Amino acid sequence: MNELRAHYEANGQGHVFADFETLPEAAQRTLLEHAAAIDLAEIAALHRELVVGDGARADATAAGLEPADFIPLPRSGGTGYPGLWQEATRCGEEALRAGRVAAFTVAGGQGTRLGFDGPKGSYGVTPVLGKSLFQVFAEKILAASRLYGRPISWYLLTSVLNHDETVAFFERHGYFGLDPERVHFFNQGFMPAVDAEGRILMSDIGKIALSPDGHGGSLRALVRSGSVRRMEAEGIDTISYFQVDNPLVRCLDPAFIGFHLMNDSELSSKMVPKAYPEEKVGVFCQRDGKPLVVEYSDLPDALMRETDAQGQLRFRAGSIAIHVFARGFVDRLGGGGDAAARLPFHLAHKKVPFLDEAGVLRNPDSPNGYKFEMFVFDALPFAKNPVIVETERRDDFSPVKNAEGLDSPRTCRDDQLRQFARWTQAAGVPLDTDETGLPPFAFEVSPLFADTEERFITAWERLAHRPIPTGGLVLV
Ligand code: UD2
Repeated sequence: MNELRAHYEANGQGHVFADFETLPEAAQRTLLEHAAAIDLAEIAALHRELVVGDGARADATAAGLEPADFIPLPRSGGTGYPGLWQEATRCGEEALRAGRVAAFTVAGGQGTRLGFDGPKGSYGVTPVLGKSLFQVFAEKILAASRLYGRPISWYLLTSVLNHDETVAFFERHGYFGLDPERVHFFNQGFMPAVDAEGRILMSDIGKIALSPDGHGGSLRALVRSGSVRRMEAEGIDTISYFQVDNPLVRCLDPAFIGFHLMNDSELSSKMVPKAYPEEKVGVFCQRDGKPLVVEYSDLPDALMRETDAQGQLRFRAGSIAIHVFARGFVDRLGGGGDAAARLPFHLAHKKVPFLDEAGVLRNPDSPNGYKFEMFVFDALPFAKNPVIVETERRDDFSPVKNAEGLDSPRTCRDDQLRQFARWTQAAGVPLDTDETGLPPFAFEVSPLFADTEERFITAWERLAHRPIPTGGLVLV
């Protein structure tokens, strides 16, 4: 303890222990634990590089950037592509049947934009029953387990902010029918917030202002938590990664998994053409022949708006944060086995409630603190044979991020309804929709009834001969 305290004092962070003696024993233990986990040299270096020396970043980002290549959807890819997609689907299905694939959700974020108090995955999103994001994913995973005849394991990244609540939510809901032995939660790392001078901020007496280390931290957390070893023991070599905010995602998409495996890729990613230049998604680019994602906030304005000869956005390949990782790649990168392959930290300037020097808790009304985060897509340049695959936005992406407006519960509900309406129409049921495809009433389809248009048609045809399964299809 004295050594740790001296180390903090020597590094200009002695204030972290200023109230130590007044704390109850449990709080003292937590403070020591958190302080010991923080690498002060790393924090000082990040402050120096990112907070003090921030110039010329956008220019450095733009240098030598070209749009990335990708595998187009069958309809836009010309001859040969429909066959290729079928082959990829078969390959992915085989891997799923062999039990080689795990689902992986990053759910450690704070969800501040939505203004929802609780783990974001517990937020209700479906149009009628208001099923939580976690339930939607659980049912998709359960449906895939039944389809491929194998229980599929689900790994979930949580953080110091929501781990216990997340586990309790699953327990309260009986793991949504999944085998609890196959649902694995593990905590990601954290970083302290600092002020403009690099001093660690305290969120309360004796409490360091901590935040998760970004979804890029999921790679080292997968290794540190023993999850990678467990996957190995379970015979899993392929990890299907998605974010907690997107209920439309195909959690285990056989074609995507197949392209990843057929190319012997270490990291594959899905893309959609951006809906408009300012859309808040990263953009797949390449530099010196290597793909990378440039986050929307880092893409210079001129590139964001540049169009090609056909009038399309030149940098249009939007990243929707759906990836497939090879387990061995996660092990190598997350375990630090490859010293050259380290994910960089990015800076976020945020309002961080803090204890001032007089010991008064302040709620700043403008950004006062700096947080450091790693982004998972920064792994892309380190991956062998990376593959980028186009997907249909309407079948894969409608996130809930903001309380209102774009990417809100409302837009997500409407996108789910449009998908259910399309499936219903494809099954030959007469259903009027408006010009955007929205039906005049709300209904929902459980993933346990069908999770693709094809399977909906089959399940619907069977219904002609059988009663409707309880909870499978809800018409209101
Ligand atoms: C992310 C991508 C953006 C685009 C968009 C699609 C980044 C920086 N940007 O934007 O390019 O693909 O998604 O929807 O990723 N999370 C953790 N731990 C953390 C931080 C985040 O698990 O420490 C999870 C979080 O729970 C969520 C996901 O990562 O599932 C995305 O986080 P976000 O909301 O910060 O990302 P966003 O919307 O800025």
